[in-house]
Amino acid sequence: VWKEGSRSVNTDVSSVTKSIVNHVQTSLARQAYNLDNLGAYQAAALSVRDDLILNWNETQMHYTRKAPKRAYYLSLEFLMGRTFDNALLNLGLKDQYREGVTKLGFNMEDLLEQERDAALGNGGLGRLAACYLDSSASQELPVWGYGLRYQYGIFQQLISPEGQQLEQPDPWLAGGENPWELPRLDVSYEVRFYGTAERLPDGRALWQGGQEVLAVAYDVMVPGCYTKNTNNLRLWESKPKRGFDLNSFNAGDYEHAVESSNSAAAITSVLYPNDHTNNNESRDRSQLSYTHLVGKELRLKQQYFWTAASLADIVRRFKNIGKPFSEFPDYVAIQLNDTHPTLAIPELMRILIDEEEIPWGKAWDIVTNTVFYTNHTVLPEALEKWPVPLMEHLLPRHMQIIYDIVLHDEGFSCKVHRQAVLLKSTVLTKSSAVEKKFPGDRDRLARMSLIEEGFPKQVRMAHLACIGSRKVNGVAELHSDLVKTTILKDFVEFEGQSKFSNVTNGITPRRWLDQCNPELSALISKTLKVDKSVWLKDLDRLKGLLPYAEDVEFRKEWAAIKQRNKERLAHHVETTLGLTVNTNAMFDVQIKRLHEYKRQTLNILGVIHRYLTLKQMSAAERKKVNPRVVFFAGKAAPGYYIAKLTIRLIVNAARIINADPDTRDLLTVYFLPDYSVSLAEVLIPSSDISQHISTAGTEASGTSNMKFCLNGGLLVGTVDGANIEIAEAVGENNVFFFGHLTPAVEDLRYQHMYRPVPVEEKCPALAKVLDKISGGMFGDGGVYEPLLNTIRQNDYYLITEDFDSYIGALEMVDQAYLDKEEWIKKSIRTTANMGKFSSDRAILEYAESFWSIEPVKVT
Ligand code: 26Q
Repeated sequence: VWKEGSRSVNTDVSSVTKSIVNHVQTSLARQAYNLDNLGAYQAAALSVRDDLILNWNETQMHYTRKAPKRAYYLSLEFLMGRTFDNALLNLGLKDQYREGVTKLGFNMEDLLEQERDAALGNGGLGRLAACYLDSSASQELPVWGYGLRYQYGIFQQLISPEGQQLEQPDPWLAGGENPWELPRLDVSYEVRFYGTAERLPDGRALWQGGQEVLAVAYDVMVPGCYTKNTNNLRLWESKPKRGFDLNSFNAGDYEHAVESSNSAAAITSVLYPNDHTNNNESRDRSQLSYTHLVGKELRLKQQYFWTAASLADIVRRFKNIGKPFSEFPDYVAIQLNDTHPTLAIPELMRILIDEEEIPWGKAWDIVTNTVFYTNHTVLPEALEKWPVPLMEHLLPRHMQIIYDIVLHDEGFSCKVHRQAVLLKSTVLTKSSAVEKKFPGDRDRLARMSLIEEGFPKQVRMAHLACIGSRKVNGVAELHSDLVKTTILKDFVEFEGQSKFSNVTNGITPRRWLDQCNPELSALISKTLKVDKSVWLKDLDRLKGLLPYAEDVEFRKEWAAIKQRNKERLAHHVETTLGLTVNTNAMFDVQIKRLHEYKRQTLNILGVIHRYLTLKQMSAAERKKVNPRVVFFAGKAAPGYYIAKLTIRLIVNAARIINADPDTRDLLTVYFLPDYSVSLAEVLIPSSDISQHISTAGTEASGTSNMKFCLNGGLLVGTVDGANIEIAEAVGENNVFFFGHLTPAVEDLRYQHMYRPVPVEEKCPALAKVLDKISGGMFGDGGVYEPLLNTIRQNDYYLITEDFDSYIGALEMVDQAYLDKEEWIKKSIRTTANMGKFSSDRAILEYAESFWSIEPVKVT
């Protein structure tokens, strides 16, 4: 049981109530007797915040004193969700607060519901960053996160009566003060954009003029679980350097004065809602908001603003230790969460060369021993590229440095260098190391270049991230192999295997089991006869549940908890949407960003197939069918027309199917609007099965697959991403796999392109479903034609190829569900074998094999 270090301000119930009442009267300046839930939540949050601040302060002082090597996790997204419950659980104060607020006449669950999600992320990548912060603090590792403090997080999703997704802003900070952050108005840096970069004879450059913007720090406290260690997430807010441009103001040009101040504030105003592509504006047929984001310049500004402020902060902290820059990599590791912070590489070069006057070669050594790059996708359309003219305009000095990286090599004198840069030659042609290793292989040189030829030329950020990093990793075994054999193949052949590796993603069991499924957590502690403070930080201990799969009583308890979690979800749907859910049905869940590669379309087509099959059955046959409820949730990028059309099909199919008296006891479908971390916390513990059905080779890892399985839901999926490792861990007999394998995908796509076979021939069952949709079964069929045509024409994501085996897998699910006891055993064995997928394991792999950092315990 966690004892040491548990000293905090509010450890017993009476000091909790005292502290809450005190905050009501002082911080909120309100009376305790007519307080609403919101006020009570705010006061309780401020009370927990007091504890967090003490721990946070002590931790930061301790790290400063000890000066260990630190790691910095640079991510444009941190999808934190709510903090209150998580903080209480990590501090071990949940019971005291529950009792305390009850004494004050409130209900804990109601108070928890008052908090708005911090939704500063799109999906998997942002949530992964949040899980890694939790694990870093829990493992007592000196890790800081760096991100942006967006005024608006991921948009709120509304669904119109026609089934159209509508986007609303998410002003998550509008409710007044955010108790979980500490404004650090004293910590600020100036960040420059535009201007001119003039090369000096000594190899340095003078970057002057342009626009200067202020970055101001806000620190978010990240408590570890059952430890005093409380790490920091530093988020930057942009501000005009002076209130407004005084020169313009004095000259009477008020408009210009205000405009430049507005453009500074705009940098951190909103999270970009695209995941996987920046380039779908041309497909943007929606008339709605977010049109102001179509320009790419603001996104690039966000990236530079954030990397520049973070690096200035990191360098300042390093300088305080008083060591020479040659030792920088012994004190600093910087992890790039995808290519979004790749500018950290030329920016660190700029600081070292122009400001610290370190020669090119030494500076490059420092950078390439400090920076690490995680890739999260191999989808070609998702690889980040920036037009050279835009880079030259916005970041002239960085563009010079990128050219210099291209050109820099043993064979080049400074003079050749400058000349080449003046001529703006881009592709390496002469005497480069690549040329030496592969003489005459011009195709290879072009493929590997940092600059892609074209109109305009573009900087390939993945190539820059790769050559500027110490290590490159993918996020699941299959994905890491694909990185090495596809997008970075040439670099593996050039630099060798050892730079490239894998760290399979993980999830924090604190939020994704203890917090979201407290009853299951309690049953596990009782059964293992160990306190949760032990197994939550040593998740392999779940293996101890295996023998209990054979225990009838245990299975009963296990199943009863799943049932209550279904009822909790049903209650949520009832109160938020006014819909009744059949809790005697199998719960089948697919929740994730809407994307063609994730194939929500396959799922809804499967649902419609099931509906048509049920309609054809006799009443007697129907009696044998197991009832099923299918849940969907997820957001589509505002400009992603096909993804929005998929939502529309799901919503309208649901409307027709749910209203059919012949089938509605056996099949219902729900699209739950406005998917969020908090909604996931209700959905995940309730699932019997969840779907992770991407075309093989397209989903880098997936992390919700891990969350469902940890909560005893079984997985239906393709042989893709982390599904593969989950199956290895829990046993293939406990998952439902279907579909073509990765090596087949390329050939099949080729066939679709050059020897297309009509859907009617390839897959009659699917053709029938498509015909029903076209025929208007779910409203005007014409509306769906663009979506259906993606399948009838190229079928890039191979829905026709996988449909039959998908339906087959769902039939296996029905079969397996008939044997209830055996099903519960599968569920127990699944949870018991999920230890590997703790983000503690993942973060320790980063700490040990990449960063070389060690725990620094705050005592
Ligand atoms: C890039 C350029 C311009 C605008 C936006 C973007 C952008 C933003 C977000 C590109 C990608 C993302 C997010 C990607 C993401 O969430 N990837 C997921 O990462 C998870 C964690 O590793 C994996 O589990 C998922 O498989 C992967 O899809």
